[in-house]
Amino acid sequence: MKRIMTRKVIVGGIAGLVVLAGALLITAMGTTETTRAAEHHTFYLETRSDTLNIGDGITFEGFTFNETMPGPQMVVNQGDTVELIVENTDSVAHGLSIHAVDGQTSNYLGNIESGETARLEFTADDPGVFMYHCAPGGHGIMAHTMGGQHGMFVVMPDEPYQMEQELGREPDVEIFIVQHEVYKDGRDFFDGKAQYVMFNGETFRYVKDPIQVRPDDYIRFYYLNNGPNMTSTFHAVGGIWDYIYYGGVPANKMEGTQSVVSGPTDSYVIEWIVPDEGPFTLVTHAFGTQAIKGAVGVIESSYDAERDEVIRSEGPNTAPIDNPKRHIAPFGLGSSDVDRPALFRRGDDIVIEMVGNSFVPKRAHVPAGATVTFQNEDVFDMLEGELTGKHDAVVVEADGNERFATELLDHAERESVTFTEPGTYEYICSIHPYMRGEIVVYEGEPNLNPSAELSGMAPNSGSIDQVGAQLASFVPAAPSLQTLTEAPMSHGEAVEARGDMREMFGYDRFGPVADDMVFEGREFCH
Ligand SMILES: [Cu+2]
Repeated sequence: MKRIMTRKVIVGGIAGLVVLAGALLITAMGTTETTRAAEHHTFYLETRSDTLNIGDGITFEGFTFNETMPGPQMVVNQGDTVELIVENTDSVAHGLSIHAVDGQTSNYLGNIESGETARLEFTADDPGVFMYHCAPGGHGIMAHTMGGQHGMFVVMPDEPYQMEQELGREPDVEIFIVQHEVYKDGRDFFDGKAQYVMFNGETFRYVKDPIQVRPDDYIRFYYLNNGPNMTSTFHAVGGIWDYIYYGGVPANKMEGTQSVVSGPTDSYVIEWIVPDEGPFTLVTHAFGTQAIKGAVGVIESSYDAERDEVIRSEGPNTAPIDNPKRHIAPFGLGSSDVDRPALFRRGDDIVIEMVGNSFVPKRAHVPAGATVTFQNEDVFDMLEGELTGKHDAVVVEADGNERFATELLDHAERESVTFTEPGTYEYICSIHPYMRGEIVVYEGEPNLNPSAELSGMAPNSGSIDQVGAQLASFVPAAPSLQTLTEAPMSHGEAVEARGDMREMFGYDRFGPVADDMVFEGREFCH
């Protein structure tokens, strides 16, 4: 359906300095007034690296918009004007693709370099429930979306949805739900093996905190599957959806189905009258690959329920807990119970893949004298910088005497490094410095099974520092850790040619962010 309206995508482009003060965000909810005057909305999005809680004492290290995954929920009315200001305070390029615009938004919001701000203004002509996600360009679009940068943008239609017309009133409860997946590394991302699947940023979020409604309430869901990989079938146990609108477009109406099928970025508006008391369990009916991994919620229906009128889709935005029992870091080193050390013995064929902006296996224990082959499985090797899937492997911290830096590898290229000096070697990709791996070179027989030792760590002791200390503790004759800058480099020329990435980006780029880094405008989006 194409509305015949004057379409206006007003130019944006890079605006180095944006005056933040005085900006307004008006979060407009649905309205039945079709004569409503168009409003103007300004939304600020800050692209960041963050660590988030994703439920059950587990943290996730990745990229965000405004410190949450999903990012801020934005709601406007059809015909409103929207100004999006995207500030990149991170050290790598980001960007924004917003599906609510029938125009090439990447001309304005794609590939925003570190420290830059970009802007887009458009008229929200097309109603519906839309995805937005990071879009630095090329390979980086996929990697950053998997890394947590996605959210929901809703354009409420001029023409009220059917149930609203029939009842002559707005919904009692509006529930905005983003289903999305979390991956522990790029190999699982490629293969579609999600570690967790969730609604609105936390596993079983609405099982722990059920959504309160009353029998006969008029509920409207805004349901969006941000994937990035899986096809969901959203269903309420005990319910049949009354009216369903594919994409949230009023003209795309269906009736009376048990579920809605949503591939990545597919969405629906669903209208439903709560038929009874009792819990109604919200699930994606892909039980084994999705629901059982966290994509379950509960609608608690009772006559005296105290209900919130709106359930929002942003992630919880709580301060990351200090001692998570598990740490998921798709690009970096997660806790060793998920990024489990791979033990190689003399004679093994040792291959470390570069895939989905991660090294797999991220932790490898190899005998002294072993040859390790780095092999780039990322296919999108065009473009450069954050936009490319080219990778190298460059040692950045070591307690042994080996130094290495591979050439920059295109897809399906490989390079081997022989390790003769025992020790622990941390390495990164100099193009994507948040990619991190670790190789432990042992002499003789390994003196313990690292897998058993490390994954057997006590609950709540899984911080990265502690894991690192554990690893270091069984490396034979480990001297104190020494950074590469303090040691002679045997393969350093390649690194130097690309600039000193270690200095530019540092090790702890994903660590907690200081208060003064908090973006002034972000509360406008909450
Ligand atoms: Cu990004």
